[in-house]
Amino acid sequence: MMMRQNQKSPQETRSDAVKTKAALLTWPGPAALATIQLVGPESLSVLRCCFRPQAAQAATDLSGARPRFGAIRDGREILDQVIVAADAVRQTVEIHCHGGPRVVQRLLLLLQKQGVEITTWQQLRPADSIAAEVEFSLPSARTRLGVRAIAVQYPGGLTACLQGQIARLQNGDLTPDGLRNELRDRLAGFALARRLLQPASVVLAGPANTGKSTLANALTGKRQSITADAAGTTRDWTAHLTDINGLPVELVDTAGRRDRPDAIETHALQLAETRIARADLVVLVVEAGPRRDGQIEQERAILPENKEILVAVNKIDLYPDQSAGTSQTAPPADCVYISARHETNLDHLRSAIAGRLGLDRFDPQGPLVFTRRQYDLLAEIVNHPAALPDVIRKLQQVIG
Ligand SMILES: Nc1nc2c(ncn2[C@@H]2O[C@H](COP(=O)(O)OP(=O)(O)OP(=O)(O)O)[C@@H](O)[C@H]2O)c(=O)[nH]1
Ligand SMILES: [Mg+2]
Repeated sequence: MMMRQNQKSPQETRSDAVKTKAALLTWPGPAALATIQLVGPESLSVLRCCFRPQAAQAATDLSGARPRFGAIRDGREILDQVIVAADAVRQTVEIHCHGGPRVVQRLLLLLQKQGVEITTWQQLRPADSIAAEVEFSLPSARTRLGVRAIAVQYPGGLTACLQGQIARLQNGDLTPDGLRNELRDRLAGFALARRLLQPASVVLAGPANTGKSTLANALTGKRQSITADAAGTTRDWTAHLTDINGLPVELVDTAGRRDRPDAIETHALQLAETRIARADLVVLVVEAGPRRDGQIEQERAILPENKEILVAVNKIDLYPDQSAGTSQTAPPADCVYISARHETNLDHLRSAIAGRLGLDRFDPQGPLVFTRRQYDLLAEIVNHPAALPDVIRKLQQVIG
């Protein structure tokens, strides 16, 4: 039977109501313990259906703050011995169970049978406030700087900044035009905030034997890439997550280019090109000495146009006068002179990489727009001038 337009199926009607959801909060692999959280109006009644407190604990009122020990049952079958904690006000239940994947899976299936929607921890609660976004973003921060920069955004940082702007708008100390200018500066920081949470791809490229793999090992502090005097040592590219002055970076070591590559090297170079195409920054590693300028020119001609490139002139231990600028040919500007083997000037190189990725314009204690939701709402204020009450409402919506 055809349904009339506007008439909703029972399923659609149910989906309009606030659903009770459950998610595994802990690592999905084998572990000693696991935690499942239920959120929503039915969470306590679902718990009452499947949880039996241990006999000595006669009380069946599960809504008190006290954790309870007992068993989760599916009918007569005991699935696991667990500790539960329920919060009636926040409509949440936490089930601390044993951490075997099979145990967790059976508990989740039981909850699903009770009508609970199983989801991921990120989707358990709406990320519609800065406070929730801090909570959701912190696990993605891979460096100390990332954790510090995100953690300060609530109740300080961006939250305090927007609250201040609302107050200044209300008492006439800030005009809507002034606000838009301030927000433009905030929006400009979004790219760096993403870099704190999603590693940038930095590719080491250049002619064969210039020291790319030695440099990769020096920057990551690990002997992960094979290095050798023979040109054409690296074939498959390798990628390693590392921390460059607080930025998480995926450092990619690629095959070097030489004049007459064999078939395997040709393939390796094609693979390198795919990584270069996706790179946020290419560190072009060339050798100090008479071939320096020719190598730079030749490689720049091959690298994709508009690609962010930083030149690292390596092996300055062999040509110390070049980096001092006393050689006959003037050193090209914007190069960093290093010795990967002796770890000379690697701090300069790290600063230059971090700078090219935007870190030099960054105050880790300052307000930071760090989610797409915040960015879109604030961009709307900047791009679509509106009446003052609407602007204030939108700022409040960002804070959540
Ligand atoms: N003197 C000196 N030698 C270096 C330096 N860096 C690397 N080398 C040497 O240069 C040679 C080549 O180094 P690799 O790191 O394998 O060079 P690569 O660019 O990865 O080479 P391919 O993988 O073949 O492209 C090795 O013998 C290294 O020990 C340096 O700073 N100074
Ligand atoms: Mg190599």
